[in-house]
Amino acid sequence: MGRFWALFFIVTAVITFVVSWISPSMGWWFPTDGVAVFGMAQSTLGRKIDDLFYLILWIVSVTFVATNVALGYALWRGATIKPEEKVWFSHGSHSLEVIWTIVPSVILLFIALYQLDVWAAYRVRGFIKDSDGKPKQIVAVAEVTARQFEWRIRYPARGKTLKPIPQADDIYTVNELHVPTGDLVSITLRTDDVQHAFFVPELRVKQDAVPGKLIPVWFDTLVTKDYEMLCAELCGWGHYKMKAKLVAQSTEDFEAWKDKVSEEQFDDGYRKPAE
Ligand SMILES: [Cu+2]
Repeated sequence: MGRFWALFFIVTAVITFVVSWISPSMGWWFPTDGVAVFGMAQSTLGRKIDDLFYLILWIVSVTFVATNVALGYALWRGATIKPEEKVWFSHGSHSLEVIWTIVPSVILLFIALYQLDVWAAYRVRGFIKDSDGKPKQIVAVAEVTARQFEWRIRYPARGKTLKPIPQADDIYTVNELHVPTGDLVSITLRTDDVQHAFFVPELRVKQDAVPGKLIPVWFDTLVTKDYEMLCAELCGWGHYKMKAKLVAQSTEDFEAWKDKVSEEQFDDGYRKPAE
C-alpha cells in the first residue's frame, strides 16, 4: 500500500507540472493572441506583465520540481525499505534552515525590484516612453462611470478634449467603450455607487473604481477588434450584467463612429417636409 501512495503523489506532481506548462498554449491561463506557444496579451503594457508572469512561472517550476523530486524520493524510499534496514532520523539541519530562508528571500527581493519599471509604467504618468525616449502622449478618450449594473461612458465631441465636467455636446454610450487602436489612451474611471472594477483581460488592465475618486487608467490596443470588458468586483446581484465591450478601431472609424452617435443623440426628430 505504501508503494501505491508513493506513486500516487509522484504521479500527481508530474501531472500538475505538465498541466501548468501546457496551460498558456491551451488557453487555460490568460486569454492571449493564440499565436505563440506562450501567447501574449494584446497591449504593450500587458506584454510586459506577461513577461513577469512567465518569469514567475519559471521560478515556481524549478522550485516545484526540486521539492517534489525530493519528496518523491523520500516517499519511494520509505515505501520500499526492507524490514531489516536501519531507519535514519533527522533532527533538523541548521545550514538547511539558513539556505531555505535566504534563497526565497533573495528571489522575492529580486522580483520586487525587477517589476518596479512595469509597475511604474502601469501607474505613473510619464514612465511610458516613445522610441526616442520622450514620455509618450496619452490621449484622454472618455470618462467611464460604473454603476449598478452597467458602464456609462462619456466622450468629448469630435475635435474637443475631455473635460472633468459634462459638456453640452458630449457623447454618451452604455456598455460600449470605443478607442482608437494603437494609441496610448486613457479613461477616467469613477463609480456612482459601490466599488466596481474595470477589467479587460486580454489587455491585462484591471483597476478598482472607488467611490469619490477619479482614477486615470491608460492602455493601448495592438489589434483592431472587440475585447471583453468586465466588472471584476462582486458589486451586487446584477454583477454578471456588467459584461461590456471595448471596441478598438482605426482612428478614422473611431471619428466616424463618434459623428454617427453624435448625430443620433442630437437628432430632434424634425424632418423637413418634402417639397
Ligand atoms: Cu460592478
